[in-house]
Amino acid sequence: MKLTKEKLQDMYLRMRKIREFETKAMGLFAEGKIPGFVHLYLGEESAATGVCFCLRDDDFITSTHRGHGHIIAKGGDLKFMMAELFGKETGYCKGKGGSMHIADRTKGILGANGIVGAGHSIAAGAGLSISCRKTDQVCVCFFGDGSTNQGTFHESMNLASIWKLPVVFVCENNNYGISMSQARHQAIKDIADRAASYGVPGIAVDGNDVLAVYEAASEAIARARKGLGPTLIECKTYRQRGHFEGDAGAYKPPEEQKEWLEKDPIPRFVKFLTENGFSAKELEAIDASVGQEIAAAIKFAEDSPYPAVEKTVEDIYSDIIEEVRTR
Ligand SMILES: Cc1ncc(C[n+]2csc(CCOP(=O)(O)OP(=O)(O)O)c2C)c(N)n1
Ligand SMILES: [Mg+2]
Repeated sequence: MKLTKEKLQDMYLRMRKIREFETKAMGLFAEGKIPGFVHLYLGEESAATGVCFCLRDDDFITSTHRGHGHIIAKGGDLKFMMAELFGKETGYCKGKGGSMHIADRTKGILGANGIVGAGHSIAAGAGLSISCRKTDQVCVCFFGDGSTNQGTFHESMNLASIWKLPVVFVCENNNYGISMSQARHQAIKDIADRAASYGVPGIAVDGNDVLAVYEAASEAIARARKGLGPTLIECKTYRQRGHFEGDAGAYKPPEEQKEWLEKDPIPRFVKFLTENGFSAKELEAIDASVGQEIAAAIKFAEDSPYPAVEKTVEDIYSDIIEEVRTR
């Protein structure tokens, strides 16, 4: 599938933004500036980018505890994200949610989620809503290998299949659920095989190759838009950090880490771009613009105030409950 130079440039920009945001978040966490848990997406940038590249603003995504990459790839605002990580009032959740609760309805981002497996059911719900409203929107559900052992995965796949819901299930198989390797948590190798139980297409792709992910996602998303139902895409990838910042990841064998570092999605894509008409200077200019954008986001977060103590109990009901309560 041939992409124009502008498209390739945009793809690289999104991957770089994720890499830089996460690298800076790692340092800021170590400095003690980010409270709570932070699960970084370093090493998995091509999965979110390749998939979200096929989506429109009015399409939906559901995300996970490791959600920064999905949110950035879908167009989330870096300033509001960084402020939320810092726990500041200007953040996406007014500083009260943190890394695992970022959502942006204007961009169809239905939310990161600290509950493993919750996104599957939310995505099926979004798919049902699209189907009832008869639009050609799509919902992409991002989730990890570990979550495919949750009942919600199977229930949602079944429902999406039987009702032909426009949901694309994207499993980011990074080989671990916390410290538990895939070989220890399930008896299969390809999670894509599970699609067969629900009569839907299942495809395993090299998740560290953004173009391979893009190709698989374009097909699955086009299929969902046409009303032909869900697809399960398994992106084989690897998280370069521990499960969360603070976890040294001692359970990951050194040879395995080395092997996957050699498959780092960013240098691989840089190699492709330089072999396909991009100069080092062009790529450096993109890197510099990303650096500036992230620096501005950090400054915005640092300069913003913490929420006032008396605001602690505001915004804790959903709009609907609040509406019913005040009726
Ligand atoms: C319902 C539920 N069970 C357990 C946990 C604890 N937990 C947090 S992340 C995680 C592992 C998730 O692994 P995976 O789905 O592969 O995602 P990854 O962290 O690899 O991206 C677990 C068990 C949780 N947050 N929610
Ligand atoms: Mg995992």
